[in-house]
Amino acid sequence: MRARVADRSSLLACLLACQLTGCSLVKLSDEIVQGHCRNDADCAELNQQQAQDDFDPCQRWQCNDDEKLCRYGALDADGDGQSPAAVMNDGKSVTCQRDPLKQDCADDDADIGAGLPELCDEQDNDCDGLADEGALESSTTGAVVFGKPTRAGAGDGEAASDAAYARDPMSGEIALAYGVLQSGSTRPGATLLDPELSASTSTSTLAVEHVTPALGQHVAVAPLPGSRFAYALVTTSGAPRVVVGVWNTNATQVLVQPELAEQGLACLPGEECRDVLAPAVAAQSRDVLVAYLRFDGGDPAGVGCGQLREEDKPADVLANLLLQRGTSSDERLQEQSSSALRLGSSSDLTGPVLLALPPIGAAPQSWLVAYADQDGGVVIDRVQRNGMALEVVQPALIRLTGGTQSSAIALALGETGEDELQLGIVYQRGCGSAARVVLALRSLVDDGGKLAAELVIDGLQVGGASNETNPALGYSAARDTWLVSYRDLTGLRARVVGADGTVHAQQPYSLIERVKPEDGAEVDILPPSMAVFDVGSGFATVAHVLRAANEAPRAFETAHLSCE
Ligand SMILES: [Ca+2]
Ligand SMILES: [Ca+2]
Ligand SMILES: [Ca+2]
Repeated sequence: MRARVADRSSLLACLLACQLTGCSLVKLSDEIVQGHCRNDADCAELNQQQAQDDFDPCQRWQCNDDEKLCRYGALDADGDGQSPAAVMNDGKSVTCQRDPLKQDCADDDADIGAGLPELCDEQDNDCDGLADEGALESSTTGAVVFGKPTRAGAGDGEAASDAAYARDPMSGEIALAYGVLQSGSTRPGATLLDPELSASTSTSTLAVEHVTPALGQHVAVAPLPGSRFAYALVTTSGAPRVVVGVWNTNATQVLVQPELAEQGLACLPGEECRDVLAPAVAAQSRDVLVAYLRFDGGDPAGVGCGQLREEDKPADVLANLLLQRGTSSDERLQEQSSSALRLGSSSDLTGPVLLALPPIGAAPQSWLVAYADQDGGVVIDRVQRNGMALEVVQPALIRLTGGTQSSAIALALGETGEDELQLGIVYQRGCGSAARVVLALRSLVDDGGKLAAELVIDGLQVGGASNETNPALGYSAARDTWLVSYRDLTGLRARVVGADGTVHAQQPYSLIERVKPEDGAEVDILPPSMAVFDVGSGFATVAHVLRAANEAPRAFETAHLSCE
């Protein structure tokens, strides 16, 4: 035994000398020529010996893959040429690499090390704290809704007017609701897209009633329990009104109470509904909330971005509370009050947006209603049911001011803690070429039964180009990141932002190019018609796309951003 230790000791001395002189090595056993190695395990004996002699926790005998020789040098278990920042030795942390640009944040993975190329693998390859920044792969899938190409103006074809999207939390299926332009009339339509948004699907036109074509932004959809969706639309045949029904996806139809179809939702007491537009719908339990605008300043289609603020003719933001009732064969939504609740004035006609909030700590379930106020800022009220009525429990829970017109707001929920929930708010700030897409993040926490909205980040410009409009927002739990998709003059773009507001990568991703590289054909993405969903290890943005000039809008396309 002693002889063997002495043997090893001399070997070690020889090997140390070999490191310096590059001499040849001697045979240690029948299997392994000492110094020759297949992997680091073959150098273990040298490390054991080293530990008895002159031990440095930051140095190691390691197998050099190219030479197949044990080499003594800086700790680098994965052989990528970099050492960890520190190692533990006898319960103490010992610094091995002080230069952060050379620290290996995962010394057991050769694909991870400071400055290594970022790969699309859900890992942080370059050790900057962000996974896959700039490395996600973009691909597009056609999710075409209409079968036959038609030409606008021909008058006998079908096309989609507006669009709304919602995901069924149980099945994962994504509902796409739209208006159908057909022979000069508009009819509501809907279809279900598969959860991964990867395949084309069939269409079904819903039998509610005919409505004449008018504005965009006329449909809204939200999941209800049990393969059902709440469906809201504005009909302008006769007096404009908001009609709400239950879409049973097994029956592919919307059930509306006749009186509700005829009269629409009640507006303010003693007042006509006048021009209602831009409905939003959200549901939780059996409660369904519908918010919309009432505008009497003339033709809303002729009102440009920012004009309402300048001309001081704001629209009313109204909300009605309904209850889902009945059996599966006779489902209906019943109004809970004979009038709407007026939440405020909007300087923007892209409409209010709703978000159903689960209970947070002692704060009961509620909704957030967001809209652009008279000053052009974003206001988010918190409302909840109080008996049969709707009540604003926290007016202006969040207020974002930018000194210019805000519009096209989208809300989404992010990371959920026990008593905490992250809220993402994305919107268009400014108009025309000055329009920028801006992201704000808040942490919603229980504050004695109410909610406090703690600042995470404000006013983050996600794009950096110009003419950025119509943002959509989604959150990936797997990646703990947000995706903001938006339109600009080049097409559909997207930006990944961490939960702490860190922007990933220098440049936005391009999801759909406005000019198709293969044939030079121009496409356009129609507002307001985009949504972002988390799918698999990434995101999918679905958008209503006009494929070519002179063609009726009839295609919904999906762009994926992931590693698959
Ligand atoms: Ca390493
Ligand atoms: Ca990284
Ligand atoms: Ca990576």
